[in-house]
This record gives sequence, C-alpha cells and structure tokens, in this order.
Amino acid sequence: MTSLRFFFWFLLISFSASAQKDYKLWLQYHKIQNAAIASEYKSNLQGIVSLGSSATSKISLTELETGISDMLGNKPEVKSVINGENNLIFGAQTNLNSDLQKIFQSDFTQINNEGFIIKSVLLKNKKQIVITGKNDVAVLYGVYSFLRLMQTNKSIKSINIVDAPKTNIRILNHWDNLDRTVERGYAGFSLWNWQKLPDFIDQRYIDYARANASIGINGTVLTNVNANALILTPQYLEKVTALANVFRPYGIKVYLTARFSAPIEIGGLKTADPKDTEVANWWKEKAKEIYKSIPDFGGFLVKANSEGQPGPQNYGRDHVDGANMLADAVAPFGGVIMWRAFVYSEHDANDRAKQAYAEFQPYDGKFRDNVIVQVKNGAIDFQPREPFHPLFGAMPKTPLMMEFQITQEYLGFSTHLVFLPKLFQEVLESETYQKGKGSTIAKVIDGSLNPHKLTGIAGVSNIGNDLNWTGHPFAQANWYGFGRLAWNPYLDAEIIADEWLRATFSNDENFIKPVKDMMLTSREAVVNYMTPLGLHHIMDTGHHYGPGPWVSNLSRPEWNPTYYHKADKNGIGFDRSKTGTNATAQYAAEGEKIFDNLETCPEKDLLWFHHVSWDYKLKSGQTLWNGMALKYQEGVNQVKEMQNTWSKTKKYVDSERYKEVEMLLAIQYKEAKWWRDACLLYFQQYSGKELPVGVEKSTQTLEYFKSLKFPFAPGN
Ligand code: BDP
Repeated sequence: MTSLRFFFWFLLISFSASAQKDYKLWLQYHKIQNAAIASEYKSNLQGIVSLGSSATSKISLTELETGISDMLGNKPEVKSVINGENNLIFGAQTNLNSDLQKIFQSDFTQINNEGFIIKSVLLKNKKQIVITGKNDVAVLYGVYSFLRLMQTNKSIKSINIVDAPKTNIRILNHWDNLDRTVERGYAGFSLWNWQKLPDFIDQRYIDYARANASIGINGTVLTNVNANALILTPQYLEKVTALANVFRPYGIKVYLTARFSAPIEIGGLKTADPKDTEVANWWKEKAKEIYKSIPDFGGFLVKANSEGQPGPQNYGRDHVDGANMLADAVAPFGGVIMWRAFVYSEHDANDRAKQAYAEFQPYDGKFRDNVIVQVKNGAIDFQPREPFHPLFGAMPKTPLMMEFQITQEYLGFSTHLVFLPKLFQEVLESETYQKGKGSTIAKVIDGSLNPHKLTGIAGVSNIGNDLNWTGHPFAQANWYGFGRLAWNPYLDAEIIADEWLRATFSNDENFIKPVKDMMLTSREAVVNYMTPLGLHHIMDTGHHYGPGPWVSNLSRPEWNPTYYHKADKNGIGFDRSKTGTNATAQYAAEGEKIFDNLETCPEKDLLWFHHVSWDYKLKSGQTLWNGMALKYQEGVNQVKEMQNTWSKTKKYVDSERYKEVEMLLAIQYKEAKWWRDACLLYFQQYSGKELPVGVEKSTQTLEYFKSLKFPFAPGN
C-alpha cells in the first residue's frame, strides 16, 4: 500500500470509529479504566444465566454480553443452568426457582409491573447477583440499570436495588410528517421511512428502541400533532404495524395522532361531529382495525381546535365530547386518549396565557377514565423559562400529563448547548399549593397528590436521522434526561448529567467536574442571553430562530413578540397581576399571592407577571434597565466560559466529537451576542438609557438586525 492510500484508509477507519461514537449515544460501554473496579466486576461476573427465552430475554442477554465484554475486555461465560458462584442471573418472577421466589417475595410487593430488583444474594450458600421483575421488560430495565452502574463505575459487591417507575406513560412525541419533514426538528429528517416500510426494517428502528428502553421510555407517538389522516388508512397502518413489531420486545408501545376530521377525509362521512353515531362508529371500527394488527396499540394523541386543527368545536361540541367519543372507541382494547390542552384562539381577546385554563379547568372530572389531559409545562409555549402552567394545580379530578419539549424550538435549535433537565426539574419542583405546601408538580404528575390510574410524561422528540440522532452531541443528554425524569420525576439534574457524561464520554474526574458544571449552567445561560427576568416569546416569528422583539405586524396579536414584552417609555413586561389581566388568579391562593405581589414575585419571572418601570430597583440594587443589560451580558460571558471549559477537554474526548462541540459552541457564542445586541438596541429605544459599565456595545445597528431574514430556517 502506498503511504497516501494508507493515509486515506486510516482516515476512513478513524472517521467511522469516531462517527460510531456519536451514534452509540450513552451506550458506549467504554473499557473500564479503574483497575480496582474492573477487578471487582470481573470477580463478581464470572457467568451469566438467563432464566427466560422470550425475545425480550434475548435482548437482555445480548445487552449484558456486549456491555460486560466491552467494559471488561473479556466475555463472561453464558451458562444454561445456575452452577458455581458469582454469576449474574436474570429472569422474570415466574421463571425464578422456588429458592429465588422466596428470597424476593417481599421485594415483589414493593414494585409495580415495570419495576425491578437487583440484588446480591446467597443461593444455596453461593454468592450470586440476581436481576428480576414481574415480566421480561421489567427485567430488561433492570439490566440497563445494572449496566449503567457499571458504566458509572459503581461498586456492585453488595448491590441491593429495588426500583420502579413513578409514572406509567413515558412517551416521546414525534412531530414527524409523512413526507419525513419534522415540525420543529433540527436533527435531519424523520427516522420513519414510510416509503420503504413495512418490508424494509432499518437497523435504526432497532437502535432507537434499544436507546429508549435503556432509559425506561415505554411509548412513542410516531406522527405530528398537526395530524394527517392518511396514517389511519390500511396502507399506512401496515407500516405502523411493522414498527410496532420492532418496538414490542423493548417494551415500547406505538401511539398515533388522530386527526379529528379523519372520518370525513378518509372515511367518506359528511361530518366528524362526535355526537353523530356514524362518526362514533367509524372510530370504533377504526380502533378495531388497528388493534387487530397491533394488539398492544397505545392509543391516540389529539390536538383539536388549536392553531387551526379540526375538533369538536367545529360542530358546536366541546373537548369533553371529542375526547370521550374517542376514549369509548379505544376503551374495549385498553387504549388511552391523550388530549392536549394547548389551546388559544384568535377570537379570544383575553391574555393568551389564560386561555387554556379558562377553557379546560371547568372540564375537571368530566373525562372518561382512559383520557389523560396533556398540558405543556408553561401556559404559553416552551419558552427558555416559564412559570408552571396553572392547570397543574387546578384539575385534581383529572389525570394530567406533562408535555415537555426536548427539541429546542425556542432554545437555539440543535446548535445551542442547553441541558434541559435543569428546566424540567425546575418545573417538576414547582409548588402548585393545590393542597398547601408540598403540592409539587411532580406529585401531580405521578398521581401521588390526587390518585389517578393514568399518569404520564411526554417529551416532544429532538431525534432525526442525523448520524448523531439529535444534531448536537450534547442534545443527546436531553433525550436521556427526559427518559430518566419520566421514570423518576424527583431525580436531580446533577445526577442525570453525571450519569450521562460517564456513560457517553469518560469517567475521568478531571473531565466530569468542569463539563458537568458547564451543563448545569447552560440552561441559565440561554435564559440570560435570550429572555432574562421573565421576558418571553421575543424570538423571530414563524421559525423562532434568533431575536425578533420588534415584530408587530402579524395578523393575530398573540403571534407578535411586542404582545409579550409590552416595552414602552414607562417600562417593560406583561402585567398579569390584579392590575392587569389577572392571570395570577389562576394559581392557588398561596401561589397567586406570591406572583401577584411585585415584592414577592421571583425576579426570574418578574416581566412575565408585571410591567415595571425602567428605574425599578432589583434586589441587586441595580435598576431594571441596568440589571437586564447585565443579564444579557452574563449570558454571553457564560457561553464564553463554556467554550473555555470545552477547550480543556481535548484529551478526554475523541477528536470528532471534540471538534463538533467546539464548532457548535462557537456558533452559540456568536448567536448569544446577536441576541444580546439585538434585544438591547431594541429595548434601548424605549428605556432611553446608556448601557451600564461591563456590557459590551454592539458593533451593528438595530436596522441591521431587523434586516436579517431566514427563509429556510429548519423545522418550520
Ligand atoms: C408550538 C409550535 C408548533 C406546534 C405547536 C403545538 O410552534 O409548531 O404545532 O406548538 O404544540 O410550539 O401544537
């Protein structure tokens, strides 16, 4: 081989090795560097015994074999019976022998159907580690949990874990269209290759299911909430069935979005009125047809009478009529309706933030028991920061499902490094005060505040067919973190970041510490350089890329950023207190009082609830104008610091991912400055004040920023 050919060959190999790292997500199974831990694992994991033979058991076995041999550098012996000691034994409750049944008897009473037990036990006086649960999927969760312990180099010597998910629907919402474009998708096209399905099963479907199972996600809505009825035709259902078959052994159920007007569009009916018997029967027949080929079909997610989507109101009916009609269609098969509360209307002059509550709160207790109402975390729309949605504290008789957005529609797309579990945790820890102090959103969601049979958390997916799945290597952490929080809404974001970094990159403390800090501050950084102090929805309209606080020419008032910030000569902010739209009254009394009063309203939400003067004194002693300008600058500085942190990680990260993140952080820095400069120049017209010391002056004019256009911004 000539040296040039050798060089290209070498490049190819190292590129694919590195690209594979990106693709492998948090399931890298790096060789363990810590000798003491590696030898502890080796002595405890001499053999693997599978007590099951299902497709799911086979996945568990393969996963353990690959994970353990990659991490330890040698293959453990796979045994067909339990003999000797220091084996890793796994299997579902019904497959355990009587000795093991006895050992785990009381643990089984502590877990639900998806929970697992991992324990070091003495079986006939021999030390073994056992992973068990009530069925094979639960065992698979235990297997991934065990491998995660190894990936994070935790001791397994006297392992004793009993764990179970706190919510029952842990689901990704894909806003994927049938032409494979993804609404608000920034990581390529849809994974679902409808044209080649059902006969061609892309390896990616399997890898997708595996990644989800590894973090406990058990459902996927394949299609966009802005739905296309064609997905419900036999031609497409056959394709959906093929996907469901791939996902089933991983414990993942398939759901679809239901276009409310489907009975007209594909059923040939004259109406989609939910009170019309023919319509109700059409849905019943449709459900029967689906369940015939997908017996464990999860159900429907519905966006109705929202942003132009059809719904029951087109026929003078309401959300309850619509949801219950669909609920009756899927109930005989155990299906669920996830009905979205994301509604606001151009005909309603009321504060947009109040509309979903005004419409849905009176329906409390009126839905069938297989309906769960899906509520976005905030009352407007997935902003970098929003106070929690007031519906969470106001519908005790209705199961409410959280809807988070993992894809970064309003948070810099897949170019900005923003660790979202910080945002998710802030929401889940918020106090609704529904039953006094301690009534957190996590408790509403997991059904512990007001008991409900159905509980759940949905995340709008950030996954596409990019090689690295999510566009930004660090956006993988948001998928990961979403799954972990859906399993346990009380998990700390710091623990999630720690696990993810170790599993994805390295266990070296010199890497973990600074990079974890970087992740944990990244959410506050984006708030600072985009929408500090409670500002919101001042992104450029339509695509939501970059700043556009000046936009005021759109037909619907609430589509204009000026509607949200209300900057004028006197000050800035949306008065949602008693003196304004009184949106604060939608919160339970204790919360209402806090938000309503300028003195007690958290400064992070100040301009969400209050219109305050430019000279208003912040807690820091700064005027509002100076404080706001300093926040914008702080955000920019934080990104600079992120770049600085990353520049020191070269020796811990493969060159490709190092370079990717380096380039992305450079874009983020550029865009953070763009945000700061554009917003401050714009607001300065109203405040009429100079920038305080420490805030850099823009090198461009406001006119320049206003002239920027992005007709092909992705995801729109
Ligand atoms: C907004 C998005 C829009 C979605 C809508 C929704 O801009 O693309 O269709 O929410 O959630 O965030 O229905």
